[in-house]
Amino acid sequence: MVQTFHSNPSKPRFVAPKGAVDAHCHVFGPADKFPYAPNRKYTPGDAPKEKLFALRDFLGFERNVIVQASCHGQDNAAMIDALKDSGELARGVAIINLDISDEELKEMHEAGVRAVRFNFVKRLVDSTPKQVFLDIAERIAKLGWHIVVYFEAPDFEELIPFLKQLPTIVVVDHMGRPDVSKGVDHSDFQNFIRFMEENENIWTKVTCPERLTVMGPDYSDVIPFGKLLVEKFPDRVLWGTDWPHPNMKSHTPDDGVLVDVIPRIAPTEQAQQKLLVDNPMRLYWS
Ligand code: 0GY
Repeated sequence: MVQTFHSNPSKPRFVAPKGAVDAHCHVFGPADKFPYAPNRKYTPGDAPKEKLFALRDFLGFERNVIVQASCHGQDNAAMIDALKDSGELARGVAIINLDISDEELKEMHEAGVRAVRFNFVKRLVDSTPKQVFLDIAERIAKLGWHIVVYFEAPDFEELIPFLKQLPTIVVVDHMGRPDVSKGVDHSDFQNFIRFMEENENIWTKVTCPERLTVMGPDYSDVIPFGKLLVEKFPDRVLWGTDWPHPNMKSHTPDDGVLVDVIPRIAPTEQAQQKLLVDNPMRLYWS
């Protein structure tokens, strides 16, 4: 139950454009009000909505996309409570199963949910049959929602046929979690690039230098990955803090430093505007 987020992050030097969206962050608990899932693989420290919204303001952002994390399982209550309290300044990505009713889906939509998340990271979740995900995909597609997928690079190849069957926009978390020590020219990352080139419904989040780095919090080894994706797919990239950084062991990321990564991967004002405003607004608020 350790707090994984920085208590006193630095003020970023980078000034985000007006209306900037943190498109990947979570709320955890508080556990006494929103208990964690019985079958969770980790128990985070509480990271409630008030702290998230204060961080948003401190970093110079205006909106959040709150992604349901595995520790809350399919109980989306904490996330939905945050959406309802955000005054339309937050949208949500839910984790659901097939026994959800149409009425519940409608209520989620009204609260601001616009996507579901399919998690394939083995340390975080027990596996779900792909057919279940395909059936969920068919239901949520009717609502105009999209799908967020989380997997690690070694599992990408096996997932490609499944990913190609998904009927909506598909957002890949954290650039597909490449092994950055291999470099951007390695066939692993080039395969991911080719997959995005060949499938125009695939988007990605140029997020999580803190998880991907092997060098440490300067994050130089991760920059070329985000930079290449922003250059090649300026209209299909999103950015987020990943606050409150569950399961981080190497260091406690300073969210101000994470924001200062943005101009290193998106050097022009035009690229920043798309990454932080136009793309997330199109996907979550239109
Ligand atoms: C993230 C990453 C992690 C956790 C989860 O659902 C989750 O529990 O997404 C992780 O441990 O890599 O994006 O928050």
